[in-house]
Amino acid sequence: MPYHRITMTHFLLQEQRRKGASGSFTALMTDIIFACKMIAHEVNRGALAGNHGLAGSENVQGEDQKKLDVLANDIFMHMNALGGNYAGMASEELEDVHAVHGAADGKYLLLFDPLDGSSNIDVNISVGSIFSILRLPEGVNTIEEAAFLRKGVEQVAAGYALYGSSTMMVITTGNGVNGFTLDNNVGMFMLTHPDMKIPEDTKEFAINASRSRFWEPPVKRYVDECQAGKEGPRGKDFNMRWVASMVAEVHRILVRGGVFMYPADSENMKKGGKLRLMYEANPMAFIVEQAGGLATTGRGRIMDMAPTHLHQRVPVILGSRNEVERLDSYHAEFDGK
Ligand code: P6P
Repeated sequence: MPYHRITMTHFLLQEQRRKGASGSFTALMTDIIFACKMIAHEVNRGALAGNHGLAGSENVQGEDQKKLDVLANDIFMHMNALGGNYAGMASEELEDVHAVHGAADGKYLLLFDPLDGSSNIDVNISVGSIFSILRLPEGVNTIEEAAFLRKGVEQVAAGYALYGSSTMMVITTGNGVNGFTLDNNVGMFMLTHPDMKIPEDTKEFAINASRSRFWEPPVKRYVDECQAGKEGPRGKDFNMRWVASMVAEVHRILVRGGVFMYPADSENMKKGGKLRLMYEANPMAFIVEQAGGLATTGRGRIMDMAPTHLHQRVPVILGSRNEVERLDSYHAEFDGK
């Protein structure tokens, strides 16, 4: 390991000194980092530790929970309660928000999807954890859902862990995006991807094409044009990817560009789409925008959305700026705007 690399903790300390912050970012992130290391260990152990398969329970979304969904949620809840920084937490796996007792000085709220893409666990495809950090609103003394319902623009930090061929964490505190790789020899996340930027153009799109019969016309138009290749209106060939793990898709886009779409369609429109606003779309939108990309519903900026309930769903189009702008323009044209 080149010894000029710096650890994630040192990086955060540097960030704090540079911003003259109160020192909370390092404290806030320390427990999240530890939780992600523990989850990485359990994911990597997989079948050896009996971690594959179903837990025999359902989450608030009515989805069958995998054993690792439950384990990752328990790890996130336990580790992040210990530090006393969070007054409350909210998880994809839990119906209600959780007040952290004894966190007298907890000035922050933590929202997370402890294991996103868990349908991939048993087939050994990358999964991840996604988290979003909000300030506890002034004057709020009781931890109820309303305290969490803040716009994405109010996030103080966001990030994800990707349990892939290597374990990585990617974070933003509103000052760009930086990526860290877990060095298992020393058990530390090391800065390996400083100042990540999403290329403005791409030749790669990601969408679950099995849903094409449900798509709205602007989405169908965009995908058809990509598939028409260089003979078509785009004048270039495109490639398609679909991992069914948002963390893996977003990470690929951060590294080499691309556009990710999980639009609302005729089948999921009543639910508002598939992906959840508070702990999937908002944190990923914060990261993507901080890396120079865009994140919209096709009809507005994701981070400007005023949440109405904790587990609400939202259409998601994010990635390379010029592609998201094109999709937004197709939606505006379709809507007659
Ligand atoms: P589908 C995983 O369940 C997830 O929330 C995202 O990580 C992923 O992008 C999407 O849903 C996959 O959805 O419909 O392809 O299974």
